[in-house]
Amino acid sequence: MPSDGSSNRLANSRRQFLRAATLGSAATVLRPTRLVGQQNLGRSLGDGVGGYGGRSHFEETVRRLRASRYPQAAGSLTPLQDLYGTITPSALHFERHHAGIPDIDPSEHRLLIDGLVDRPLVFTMDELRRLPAVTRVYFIECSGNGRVKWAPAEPDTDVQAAFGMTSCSEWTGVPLSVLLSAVGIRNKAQWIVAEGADACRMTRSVPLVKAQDDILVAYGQNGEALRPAQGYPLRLVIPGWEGNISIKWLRRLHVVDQPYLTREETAKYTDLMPDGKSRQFTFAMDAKSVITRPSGGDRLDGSGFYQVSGLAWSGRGRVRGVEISTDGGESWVGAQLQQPVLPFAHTRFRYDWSWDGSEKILASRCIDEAGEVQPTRSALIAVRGTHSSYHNNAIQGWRVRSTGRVENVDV
Ligand SMILES: Nc1nc2c(c(=O)[nH]1)N[C@H]1C(S)=C(S)[C@@H](COP(=O)(O)O)O[C@H]1N2
Ligand SMILES: [Mo]
Repeated sequence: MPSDGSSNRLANSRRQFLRAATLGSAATVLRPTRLVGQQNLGRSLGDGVGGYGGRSHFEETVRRLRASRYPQAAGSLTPLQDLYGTITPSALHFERHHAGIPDIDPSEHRLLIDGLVDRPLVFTMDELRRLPAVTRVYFIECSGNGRVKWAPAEPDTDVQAAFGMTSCSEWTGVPLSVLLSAVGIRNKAQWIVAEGADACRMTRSVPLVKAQDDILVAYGQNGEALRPAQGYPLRLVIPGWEGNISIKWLRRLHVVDQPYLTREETAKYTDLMPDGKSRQFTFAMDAKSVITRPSGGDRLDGSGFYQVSGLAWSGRGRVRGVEISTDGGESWVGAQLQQPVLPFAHTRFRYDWSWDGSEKILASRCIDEAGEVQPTRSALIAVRGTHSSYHNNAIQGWRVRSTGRVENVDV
């Protein structure tokens, strides 16, 4: 340890911090170290200002992974294991496009609202930005997220591969209800058919009750314009519902009296049940959670203190609680929830854990404000069978081997 005054002060404040925090065995992980790097920093003047920020080059391994081998029907996955808080950086928001990302000039983009309305209207982006806006934090999760859990766990699957199709942003836009009152909804109207401007013209029927409630017509994401992959310049954000219905590159809202039974609500995004019938319009995402740290592929560096951390969310509102098991689901204890807990948003949970070095199975389960409890995989399959592709919210387990290696496991 260098002997100048500043490092003594640092050592003192570190001791005070440890006393104040009463982390018990946490103290044992904080080995006294030299202030490495100080000599490298030197005292030379650093780089100057930049027009648009980039991250540290030391962080470049944190990246989305491709989820599809078809370039135009691509998806990419959020590296949940590398995130700290609840907001997903825009550059790491997962992507799912069925026909690639269109390059849309916002000055030429229009939103048409027509059908069972008194006054069909066309909005430019400038006109939309003049209207009353709101900012809300919402997750978007593909209903296929966690689909690997329909099959028995493979040890090497990591959290990004298994759960990386959920992300959470702060969205800004016009409440759809504002636009609907501008056009005037006719009596017979029950649904709105939303259409994207991409090559596949992604189209979904949206119930009018939800449209009049909390749907956003969003142009802002995390303080700036939407990223092209997220629907620039305009998208629907439909809180809590399966990602597919949040139509990106939004160009038309057609107000109608019944759902249009598009490809996305018949051939796709329905859930085949054991009796051979399919569930349709399974909009809300179920209560879900996953431990992101430690998680599959990690290697723990010896026994001692580790704070377990992860994300929980529900399409039915707020997360009421998250419970943690270290014995594969035999016993459960409550985790701390990072405040504020927002409805339809990722919620960060944390749990202080002392690992004794023996084999353990970590798991988390979410309880939401509707009272839904995240089920085990076997309980889910008992009801749903294994013919579904979507809406799997089974509890995720991570086996911590005595070597410290962390593996995917069913609980
Ligand atoms: N126009 C359009 N909207 C779309 C899609 C698309 O391919 N085209 N993909 C949908 C699907 S399947 C999902 S899961 C979400 C993904 O949103 P994201 O790419 O912003 O994460 O967008 C939905 N909206
Ligand atoms: Mo999706």
